[in-house]
Amino acid sequence: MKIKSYITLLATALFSLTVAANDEIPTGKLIVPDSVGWGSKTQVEWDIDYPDISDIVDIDEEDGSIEISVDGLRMMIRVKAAEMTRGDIYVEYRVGANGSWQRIFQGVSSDVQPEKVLNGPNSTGEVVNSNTRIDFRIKQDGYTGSRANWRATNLDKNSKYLTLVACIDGDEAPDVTGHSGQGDAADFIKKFIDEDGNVTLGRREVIYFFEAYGYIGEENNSYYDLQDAVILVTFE
Ligand SMILES: [Ca+2]
Repeated sequence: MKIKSYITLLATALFSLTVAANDEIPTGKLIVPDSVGWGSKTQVEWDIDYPDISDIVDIDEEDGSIEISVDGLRMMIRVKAAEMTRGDIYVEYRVGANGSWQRIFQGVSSDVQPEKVLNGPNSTGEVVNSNTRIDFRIKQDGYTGSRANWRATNLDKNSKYLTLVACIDGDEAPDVTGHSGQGDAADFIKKFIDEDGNVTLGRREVIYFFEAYGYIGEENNSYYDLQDAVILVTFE
């Protein structure tokens, strides 16, 4: 009897338990019967919504910058591709609108370690809090002059160097066909694009496709392939 009473009490306590609706934690219900008969099996149901990317960050539609919406998010940055016909690609990011830029990658395609987290102590990412802006920028040193200028999320919205696309799960993917035999990166990127041409990511991820050489207005040129640097940002 004691055990039965305990089970009934527990079941009642958990019935329609609703988790507090903070943005950064799962919300929903754990549904159990009012009472459980002695010797019968308990039917427990879950109806839990895990917050996705739009609940925890805002991504600027024009420049791709990120504004963190909740406290205590762990941000992990990976470079998934860096593909230029010549020269190194540089990848940097910063935390805060006036933060200092941190270089997390300099090299060519063969230097990419796609699974390695590149930011934070011991490559474990870092914690970011609400009302914090995150920016990314890339450049290449294989060409001189303005072709080698930074392509960045903190540029003026009319800048011809704003040559990037930020996508979340389900977005229509940009055309990332590689230029001049840069097929490896394109193949790698294909992992993030489904057969309908939509981006496939985790629900708390953002992927950036950067073009390092072309300008805005040159999107129809073959070199404008948006795969010169591909950056994946994961939040936990
Ligand atoms: Ca290119």
